[in-house]
Amino acid sequence: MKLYYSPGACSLSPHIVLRESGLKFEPVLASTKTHKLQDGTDYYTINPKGYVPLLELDNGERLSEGPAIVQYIADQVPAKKLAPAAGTMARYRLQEWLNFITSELHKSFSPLFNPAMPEEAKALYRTRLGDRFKWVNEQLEGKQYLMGDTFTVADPYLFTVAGWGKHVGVDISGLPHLSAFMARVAARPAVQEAMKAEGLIK
Ligand SMILES: N[C@@H](CCC(=O)N[C@@H](CS)C(=O)NCC(=O)O)C(=O)O
Repeated sequence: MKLYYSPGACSLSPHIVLRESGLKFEPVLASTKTHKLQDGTDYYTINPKGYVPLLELDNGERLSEGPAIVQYIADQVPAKKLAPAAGTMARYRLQEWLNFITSELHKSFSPLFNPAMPEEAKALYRTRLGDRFKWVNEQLEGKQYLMGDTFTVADPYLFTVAGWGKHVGVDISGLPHLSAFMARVAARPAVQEAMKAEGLIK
């Protein structure tokens, strides 16, 4: 498999999941700034949406959309318990988290990275994200991970987007349960490996 990624972007989430899964894959750099691969290939010819992440399967089929990609990976290695079994209530709870992270958190960050977005609008998104993170912090009280004691594919997604806060003025340092979660996820060997591979840490 190939994972198209850009350093520190939302593709860090499936990158971590792939390393947690133990499956073989090749990370392929597709910069979100240039939309070009390192060999000059126009990334739009690979993913017409222009987005990372994109997972290319061994049969050449391509899967986009982070929440779908991470569930696909989890389902290849059920013994790793990266997602509850399909059809169970717990799986819907996982999907509830993935959808919340993608629609309420991830996409509220996007305007903060957009230089064309007026500062007044950015302030509204910062407030909105601050409220959402307060709620997430409450949900994490007494839990190791979003789904309880077990690490699932929702966790690296929250870890990835919450990690953007420090770059765009969304301060989560006063939220104790979320801060403890961030440290817990960061300490996982697969997370360290993925971050090193993307040049985010030494
Ligand atoms: N709906 C997509 C969104 C992915 C997305 O927003 N990717 C960003 C990086 S975090 C990107 O590739 N941006 C480049 C662009 O906008 O062209 C998903 O959930 O996977």
